Amino acid sequence: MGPVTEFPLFVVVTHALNILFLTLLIRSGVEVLSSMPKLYWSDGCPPGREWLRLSRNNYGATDRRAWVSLDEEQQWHPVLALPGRGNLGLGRHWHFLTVQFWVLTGAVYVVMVFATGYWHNMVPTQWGIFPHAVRDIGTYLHFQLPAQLPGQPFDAAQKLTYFAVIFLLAPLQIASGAGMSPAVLARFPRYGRLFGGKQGARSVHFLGMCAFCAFIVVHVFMVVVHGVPSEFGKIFLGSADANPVAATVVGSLVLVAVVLVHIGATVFSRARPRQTQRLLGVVVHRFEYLLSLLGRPRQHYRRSDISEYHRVNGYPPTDDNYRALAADGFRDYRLPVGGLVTDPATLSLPELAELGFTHQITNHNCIQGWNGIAEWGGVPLTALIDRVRPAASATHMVFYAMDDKALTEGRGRYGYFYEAVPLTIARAPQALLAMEMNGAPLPIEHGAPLRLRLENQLGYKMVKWIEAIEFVDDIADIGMGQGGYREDQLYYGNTPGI
Ligand SMILES: Nc1nc2c(c(=O)[nH]1)N[C@H]1C(S)=C(S)[C@@H](COP(=O)(O)O)O[C@H]1N2
Ligand SMILES: [Mo]
Repeated sequence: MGPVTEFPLFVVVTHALNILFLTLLIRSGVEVLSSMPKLYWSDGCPPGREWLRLSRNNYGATDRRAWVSLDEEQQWHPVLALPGRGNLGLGRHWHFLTVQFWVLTGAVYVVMVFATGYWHNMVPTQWGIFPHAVRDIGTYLHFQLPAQLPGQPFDAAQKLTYFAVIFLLAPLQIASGAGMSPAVLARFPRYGRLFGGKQGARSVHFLGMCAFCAFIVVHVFMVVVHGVPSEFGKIFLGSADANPVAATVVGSLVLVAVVLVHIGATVFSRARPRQTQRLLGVVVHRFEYLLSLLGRPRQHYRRSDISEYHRVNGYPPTDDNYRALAADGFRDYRLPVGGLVTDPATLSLPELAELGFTHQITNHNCIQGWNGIAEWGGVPLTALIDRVRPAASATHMVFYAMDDKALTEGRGRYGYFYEAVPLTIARAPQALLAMEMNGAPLPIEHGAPLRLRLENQLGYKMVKWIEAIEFVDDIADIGMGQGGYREDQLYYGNTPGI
């Protein structure tokens, strides 16, 4: 039997799509990484114990100047990162848009591979392929091309590599990606342990991306070595016997199209961030909301799991009112709860506590990538909701905070922090108004006197220094209408389940 030189149409199409999706995933993933380019193997992320740090800035647990995790964000170049220069919110939008199409493409590919019998070319069935592949690599290193396996389109080294990339590396990326989702971790805390916790999953996900990059470099190099016209003929036209000029032209056009999509995505995202957030949000929001609904929290960590170190994000309020409140232990603090409710109330901390007081040891996931496990004590949100009895028309709870970002964060941002939470998520288990952290009154930097805990969401939804709560039927006219301060100012999604 002569060498096989034909590729079926489904391979041609899924391969071309994969070039686009994988490169988009890598660039948007790099953007996400840039928001905290430090990798750890253990939950809690104690400063200084990262195994990899891709930035010069190196805050310590005992730094004399206060710092928050937003200060750790890096600005990476748009060629490297999509969309580049500290655009975590939109980087995530691209990542979670693309991943859905990438997984779909992969699913179609796998179904077709097994339905058509093509799997014989991809799945090794004999141990002998390992020494064979090693010999093939030796042949390559002597600048010669090894023979294809009889009746198959690949040599042994290629077959093993493609198998590993498609059937091991890709699933590992999906599994480790899910291992970082607050909704997945909330619903299946033990799943996270497969990777050694959130930080293990994050590190594995990063190393998986490195493996993909290494594969792409070698793969492209090999295409050049084997000869571009014949390789392009196979993979873009389905046959090595295709006209070499046509093959080169078609292949190049596909690659140019991929580059143009990247440039378009980058330029559009940078020029029209709000529109990008809205457009991609149509798909991404549904995905994140669904994850949030499915990820019903049931976390019960042990005391011994509590992180020795817990990062802070967001500088506390600086105004005199807050200082005066803090000065006498928040005795004069009152929480107004109103809007579309039957029984509006203004409650002191002891009155709140009377609604019921519970403790939970849970995992906090910041959008930037760090996490920390702590014990929170406070009032279940459902108890407060039942106390004020929302009108049937109420859809969201808006949590207003006391920190004015113009004073505490700068960088051209302004306005008081707030976040809107759909009632469906506010009613989820373990949603809590916390007054205590690790057995002590809530520290100022962690949100004293009252902060929100939504254990299947990312950290930015968990408003600290709560000033008031309002029930509303529409979030369009609150802030800039995106569902929260971070959504408004940094283009984050508004129900972050991943
Ligand atoms: N009022 C207010 N709440 C806030 C923030 C903020 O800046 N202001 N930052 C959020 C973010 S991004 C995170 S990750 C968590 C951090 O909680 P921690 O500081 O207790 O770790 O608080 C959230 N709540
Ligand atoms: Mo965060």
